[in-house]
Amino acid sequence: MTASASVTVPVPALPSGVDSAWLPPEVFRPLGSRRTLILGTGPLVDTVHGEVADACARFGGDVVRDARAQGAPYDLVLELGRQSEEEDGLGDEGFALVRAEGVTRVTAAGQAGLLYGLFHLVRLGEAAFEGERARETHRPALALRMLDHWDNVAVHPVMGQVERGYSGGSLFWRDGLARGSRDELERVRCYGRLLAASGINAVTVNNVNVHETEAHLLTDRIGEVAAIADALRPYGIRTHLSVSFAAPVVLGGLPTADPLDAAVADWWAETTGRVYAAIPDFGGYVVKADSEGQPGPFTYGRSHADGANMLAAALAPYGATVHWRAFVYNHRQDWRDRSVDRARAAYDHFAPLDGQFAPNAVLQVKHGPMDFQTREPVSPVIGALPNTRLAVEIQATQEYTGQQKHVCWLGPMWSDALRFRRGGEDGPSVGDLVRGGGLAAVSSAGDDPFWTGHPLAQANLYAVGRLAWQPDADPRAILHEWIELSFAPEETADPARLRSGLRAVLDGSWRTYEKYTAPLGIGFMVQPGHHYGPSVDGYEYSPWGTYHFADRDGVGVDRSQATGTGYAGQYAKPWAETYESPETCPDELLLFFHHVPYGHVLHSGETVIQHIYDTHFEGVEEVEEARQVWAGLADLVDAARHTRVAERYEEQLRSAREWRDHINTYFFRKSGVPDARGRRIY
Ligand code: GCV
Repeated sequence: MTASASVTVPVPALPSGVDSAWLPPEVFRPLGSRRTLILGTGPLVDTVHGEVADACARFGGDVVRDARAQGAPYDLVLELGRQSEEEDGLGDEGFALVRAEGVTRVTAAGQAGLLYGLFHLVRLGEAAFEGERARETHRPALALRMLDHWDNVAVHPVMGQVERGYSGGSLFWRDGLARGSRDELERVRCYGRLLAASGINAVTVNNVNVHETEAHLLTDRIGEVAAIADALRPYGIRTHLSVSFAAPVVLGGLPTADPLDAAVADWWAETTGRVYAAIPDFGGYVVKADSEGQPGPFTYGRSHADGANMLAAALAPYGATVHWRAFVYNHRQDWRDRSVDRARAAYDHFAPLDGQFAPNAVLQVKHGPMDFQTREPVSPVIGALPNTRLAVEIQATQEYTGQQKHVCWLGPMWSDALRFRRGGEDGPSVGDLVRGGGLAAVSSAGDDPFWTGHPLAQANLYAVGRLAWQPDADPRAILHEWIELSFAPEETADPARLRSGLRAVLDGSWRTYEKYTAPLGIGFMVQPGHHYGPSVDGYEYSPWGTYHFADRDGVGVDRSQATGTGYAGQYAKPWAETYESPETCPDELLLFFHHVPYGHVLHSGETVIQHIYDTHFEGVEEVEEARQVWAGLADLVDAARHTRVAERYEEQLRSAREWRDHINTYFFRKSGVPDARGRRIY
């Protein structure tokens, strides 16, 4: 390998025993066995150079980084610099790709674009170097593509190091301190590399529930955040921080955090200035306010627009944004009070504020109105605030979808949400509506050797970046990419069997999970607190607003306008009408929108009660089959990965049976209706 004298950012070394996820060395073979010319300068070009040089060192290729060498015969040219007027539209992160006369050429106007172009070539593999390829351009649909870590600095007595984390400890924090050893920071760099290869460009490094220790990251502990930012920066990832709305009181010693108080605004402006002195490319703040006990503007009789705008003003001089979460509801409601409906809360709070938010305030809305359930309608907030920048929030960490013990490929669920068109066929999709604010996902990664606890859960993490890049992408294509990148099937003895086996266990796994858990969109029915495993009435008489109202005659929440909470009316036509009646409501959301008798006949032709029984038996059978398929891949998957997944299947099967028996028994006892197929119910 020949390298020029330019700076090279070395590829981070995977700490020993850590899984390579979707970047095993083999996937760089096509790139690493060629002659490459890199043109351009800058820190991310140095990263690109490091990647190509590393691949060449492994696979015998050759990389040159010198404009004088331009005439030589190269297989690949990676060039920073605008090639045509047309490329103006590609922004900093877009790139163009063409192949002619035996040369593959990637050009980008911005350094990040060159990096994304490089990872695009990795995805293409050999195909990037075959035949001719007409010029194509790529750019991300969403400018902000963020992973939110619900990581605590100090281990929280109830929530642990990572709230809703199922992948070991935090990648960033350990026992009250930022991880600072060389190996630990190298792992953070590896994480940044994986994320960049999936399209992510922003990371929030701490939990939205900002406890006392974590509040200090904003001020006296900003140096620790800066060290993480340094590790992520070479892969084009900007660092964001969750902050406490009460920071002026807690950290600044002020008597108030009132957003309209001049001293409070000054405190935020000065504090933000110090943040930028430490991290010049700092991304901005994320705020959970007046939600589940977090402080917020309601304490001072102010609106959420007042609160968000004050922080937006502090960030504006730096061109940064505040991401203000719309997850605001009454978590202390009286379960007897049928006039309160948690699903309505975000719309009721925020729709009236449309047009009042500053241009650099982004309202971050969970994709469903409740809380990342296996099945929810799309939040009616998205589309209801045409004059507000919106981001959509999804949950890669599988809090309610099997906690990374169960296989649950969420690409199809997220894709359905992103493609949902609130105003019907002709209206914009969710993906269109969040162009101004982006996509944020709660991260599922931790210091587990497989990053995500369950090795197959890596597919969800990968899909976050790819869907944020292109919200209308086909999730099947994303899964295909992930399989090719992570398992390099062509390098195994039986690529076709490996591919079809992986697809068999992943493709339908979300629907399988849905089958054996809470039925027909009703949600929850989980064990309170940790949210793993079934407890049908676990939240039924609680203050959390998550009820199913099952009695001897029927089940479900009446959210119609005619007789229920009126939630269906928060949608525009046609959905307000579709959801209003049990006759038109899609089966999978029936119990979310309606309370119906057990004998109600679904569009599928089955009664509700028989559907519950059938799906719960089927779901368990599907897990049994998937476990067998996985067992049959032992010769094609590396032993550590195979063993980890096999172990998790044992637990998934145990848990699926438990779900089946709880749910079927509960509804059999409530309804007294026997299973038409005479299967065993307890
Ligand atoms: C970080 C749910 C989770 C909480 C989480 C909250 C949120 O309620 O159970 O752990 O808190 O959502 O999104 O803020």
